[in-house]
Amino acid sequence: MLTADDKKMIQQTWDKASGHAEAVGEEALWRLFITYPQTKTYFPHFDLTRGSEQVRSHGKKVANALTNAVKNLDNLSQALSELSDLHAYNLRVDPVNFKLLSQCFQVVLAVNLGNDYTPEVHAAFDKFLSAVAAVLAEKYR
Ligand code: ZNH
Repeated sequence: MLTADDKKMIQQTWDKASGHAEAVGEEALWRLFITYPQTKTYFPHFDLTRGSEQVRSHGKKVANALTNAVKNLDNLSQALSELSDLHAYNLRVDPVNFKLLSQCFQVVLAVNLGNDYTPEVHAAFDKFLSAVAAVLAEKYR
């Protein structure tokens, strides 16, 4: 479902952003916790103040996972298999939250890319983040 054009836009866009993986991930999480405060309940063991070491480190992990996904657009299920197990069996994050985080990543990209964040890039990223979320949720039962 990702077209060749989608893939190119996703790779080009994420190339620009992933040079600042930690900042991008941290900003997305900061937005997540403020915009959708219910998501904070998954992180009772974290210091959730802006820029905390834990949020930065977690933001970096999430962004690096997206970098790995971007490198494996043709076999996301395989590339994200371990993360899929982790979210389904251990973390048990309600899958609605994946959409909320995706939303926050979109805003971070929009704010940071300005005019480069065209509707086409937005659409391609929407498909990509939905595909990632679908993989992370595929083992829930
Ligand atoms: Zn998650 C973890 C990714 C979403 C919650 N994650 C995690 C990690 C990663 C991720 C990489 C790490 C792992 C290890 O360490 O090994 N996520 C991810 C992605 C996504 C996500 C890519 C999408 C896009 N998550 C999510 C959400 C939520 C979550 C939405 C909620 C809200 N995670 C989580 C938790 C954890 C994780 C809780 C754990 C943390 C700690 O450290 O403790």
